Amino acid sequence: MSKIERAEVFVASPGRTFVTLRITTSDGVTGHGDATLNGRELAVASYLRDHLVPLLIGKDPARIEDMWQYLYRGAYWRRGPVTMTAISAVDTALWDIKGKVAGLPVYQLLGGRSRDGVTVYSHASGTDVPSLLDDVERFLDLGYKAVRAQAAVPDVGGSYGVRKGKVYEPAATSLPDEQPWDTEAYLRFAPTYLEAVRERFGFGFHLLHDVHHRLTPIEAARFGKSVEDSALFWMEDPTPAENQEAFRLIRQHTTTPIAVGEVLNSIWDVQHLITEQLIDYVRTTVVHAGGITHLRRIFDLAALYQVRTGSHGATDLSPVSLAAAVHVDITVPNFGIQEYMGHADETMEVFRNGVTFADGMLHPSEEPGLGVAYDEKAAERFPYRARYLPVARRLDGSVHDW
Ligand code: GCO
Ligand code: MG
Repeated sequence: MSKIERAEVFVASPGRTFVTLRITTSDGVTGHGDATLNGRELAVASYLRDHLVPLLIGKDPARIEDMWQYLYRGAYWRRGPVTMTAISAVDTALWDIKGKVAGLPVYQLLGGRSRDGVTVYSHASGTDVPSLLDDVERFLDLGYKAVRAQAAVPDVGGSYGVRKGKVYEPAATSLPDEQPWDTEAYLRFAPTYLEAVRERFGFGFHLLHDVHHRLTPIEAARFGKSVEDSALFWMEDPTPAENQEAFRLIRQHTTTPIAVGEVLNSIWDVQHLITEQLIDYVRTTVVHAGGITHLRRIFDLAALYQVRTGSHGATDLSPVSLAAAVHVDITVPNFGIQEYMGHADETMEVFRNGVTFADGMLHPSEEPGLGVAYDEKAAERFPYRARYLPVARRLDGSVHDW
């Protein structure tokens, strides 16, 4: 029997910080898993190095489900982003190994293709409406069939999702950047730029918008109602999801579809949202929701309630996560859309990409496993740098959801 011989944790900052797990078997087969939790990276690295790696050595790498149960139930302490990200990394690496041993790309092990490619959306943004419109045009010209639109709220309104450099990167400072937020200014402004996008480019593509947890349920209801004529594909994270029942109130007022899930980690965190049909898209990911094994369980539950998938795919999810997402997306019957922002050039010096982009879609690698390689020598050129996500404050100085 093949055994897990080694498990190494790499922490490097090529463009931004990534934590990567590599598992090596006694037959010399390697598998990679992403363990990146933006702004809290070292906690997951320690969870893996200090608590999980010793449990992996000598175990059978083929028993993926059993390993998941062992790490989840065996911890006694359940759920939470640090635990679930660490379990995800192990699970993803074991699927990578299983694919390599079988000589098949992971999507074949998951049941094969349900579609020709994985439709993705990218991020258009602007410091004002004209620059946002130029950016939307750029993505449509690149062949995207779905675009997310975000613009800076004028004056001191603050904003989420406005790109400064080539790649959008909110975790950019060594201590959290404190940013202003004015809900009323946002509620007045955001519907106008979404309307401007539709006026200029029409309705022949999907238009998305991320509220980023910033509204109360009744404010979100008002927002959803006010953008109905712009026919959004979804409004994302309209209100924080700790209280799943809050979404019922939004639902009572608007038909704008709702997407939730990037900060949620388990099937139990989305159970009520799904079974009560309070959302339309579940955005949980391979890296933060327990790996391929658990994500499929979430997506299968969602399928029973006509909730479709829309996995998170920001730059802080490594190319290993993106590749794993695409292997899952191409197989599940209830796929909706996949987020795709692309990574910085430095990131791609360390990870060999596992996916290809063509005609607004991503395609998985046909190589055995996930099709991503990690170059640890290249990673040494990018030592770890602490970076934090910003914190939002209302105009009276009180902390708001960022
Ligand atoms: C998205 C997200 C991200 C997050 C980031 C936090 O929809 O892509 O909201 O931009 O803010 O992943 O680490
Ligand atoms: Mg989001």
